[in-house]
Amino acid sequence: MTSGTSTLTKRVLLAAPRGYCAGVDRAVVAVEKALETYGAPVYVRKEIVHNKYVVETLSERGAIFVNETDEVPEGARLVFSAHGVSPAVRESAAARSLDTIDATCPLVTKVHKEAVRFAKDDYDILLIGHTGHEEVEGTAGEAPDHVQVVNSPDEVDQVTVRDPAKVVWISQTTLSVDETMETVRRLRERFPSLQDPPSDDICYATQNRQVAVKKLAPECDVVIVVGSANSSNSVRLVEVALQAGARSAYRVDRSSEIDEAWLEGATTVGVTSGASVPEILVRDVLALLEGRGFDDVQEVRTATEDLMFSLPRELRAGLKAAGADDKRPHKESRKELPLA
Ligand code: 10D
Ligand code: SF4
Repeated sequence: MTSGTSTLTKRVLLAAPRGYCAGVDRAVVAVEKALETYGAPVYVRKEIVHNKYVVETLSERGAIFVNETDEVPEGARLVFSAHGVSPAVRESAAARSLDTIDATCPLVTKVHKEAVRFAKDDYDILLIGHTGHEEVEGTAGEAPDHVQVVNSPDEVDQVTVRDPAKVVWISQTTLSVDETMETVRRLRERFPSLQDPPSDDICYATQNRQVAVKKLAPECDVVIVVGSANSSNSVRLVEVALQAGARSAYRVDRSSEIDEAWLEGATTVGVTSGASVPEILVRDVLALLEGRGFDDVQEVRTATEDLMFSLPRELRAGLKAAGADDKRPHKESRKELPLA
């Protein structure tokens, strides 16, 4: 093959890491194990993770997704989603004597603890994140009198604090690293004593998926990000791909949402998926691409992940009492691999 023809070869660059993170895996398995052990229905406050397919699949198996605790019958079993809840939500669940299982990702809980600690020390806490997102509501709810949400770099000028010498920033776990750093840079211009959080709040999974898509984006005519519209980390991957040089980038829930026009004239297509996305949906996209001649799939790996969180404490106790197993193989050995 000459170099002239090889540049016309249609190929897929498949990002790795992609898909399920440790917090999502734990939360989804928690609902599955609760259904298996206690039987349906199991109530879940909000979407367990922001993925349509996951929510539909669990609904079919007997999970009932509600918006608030007052929709759950007194004394019933309720799972809190991976995005976390405020103390007020915990209190309202306790007031209804709900049997709760807390599937909040431990890395979200870590940010909650930071908010509590800095509020106790009477800091003004600038929470970089998106107003209305469940994680932001939960974190801000830990210290509503001390937290103000900063949505973007452009909002920095509107921030007012009581004492510029006592200000700290923390963040939502699923933001764009680059945009967040720009927000911090502008905040620090205004408040030079601004304190950093004790460790990164944007989690390892969010960071790893952004690094991987950044690596493949400059070579791509189009990047397809598998993920749902309300998935912050998935939507960020589209933005990051474009900023890193992809000619175009789109988010789809599944292959049927791919517009054939996106592929016209394309020779290199990047594929990745958000942290809440089961691998089966990526396989579905790869199958469609293969049908359009994109049958050369090359993995672009920038990190390996082996983190796994133990199941929520209340569930482990329940499984033990029921004589059921709380063990599960690592997600990598459970997921169907995209390539033969
Ligand atoms: O919208 P998002 O990116 O925060 O959530 P998603 O459920 O898509 O991914 C998992 C991230 C969680 C639970 C927040 F840490
Ligand atoms: Fe936890 Fe990060 Fe996954 Fe969110 S994206 S559930 S913080 S590991």
